[in-house]
Amino acid sequence: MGFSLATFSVFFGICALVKGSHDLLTRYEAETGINPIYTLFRANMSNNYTVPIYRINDYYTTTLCLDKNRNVTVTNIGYSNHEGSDNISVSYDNYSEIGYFQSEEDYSIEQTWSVLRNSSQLGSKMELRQGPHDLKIMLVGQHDDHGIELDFIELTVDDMDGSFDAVSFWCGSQFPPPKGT
Ligand SMILES: [Ca+2]
Ligand SMILES: [Ca+2]
Repeated sequence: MGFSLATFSVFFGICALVKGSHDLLTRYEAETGINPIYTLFRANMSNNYTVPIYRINDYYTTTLCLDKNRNVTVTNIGYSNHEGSDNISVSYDNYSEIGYFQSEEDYSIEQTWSVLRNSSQLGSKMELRQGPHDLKIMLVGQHDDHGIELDFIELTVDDMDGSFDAVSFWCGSQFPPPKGT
């Protein structure tokens, strides 16, 4: 009986470990820290603002400041689109492509640029080393002359000891790209 109880306890403990709060979903509003002249008010979108990335090869960058090595997954990118679909590449530090998605077509007239779409997960879980890393979201192909509006970014970050701090983790964003790049 004691053995069964111990076995049960161990089993339960493992379940708790697997299911526990070690993977933490953290959302960052794309408009955070961006000069307001480059953001747009959209009443139906998250936090009421988006960052439009309309032109081919334009990109948005947010910097992640890792307090230590952590596993990070790009779980979702929230955006809106208008008319034809676009191709968006997502990468780390200018060289390592995480994944790629196509924006969904949206020809609705009543809610132009205000229907939330989700990229869903891009790539797989990757270990990022301690220090700063740039997450770059770039318009690489488009159907028409307007790309997407970026609403938010959601990452899943491992947090084995409860030390994750979202404020210091999301440590800055930039749009438009600096001149000369
Ligand atoms: Ca578009
Ligand atoms: Ca937003």
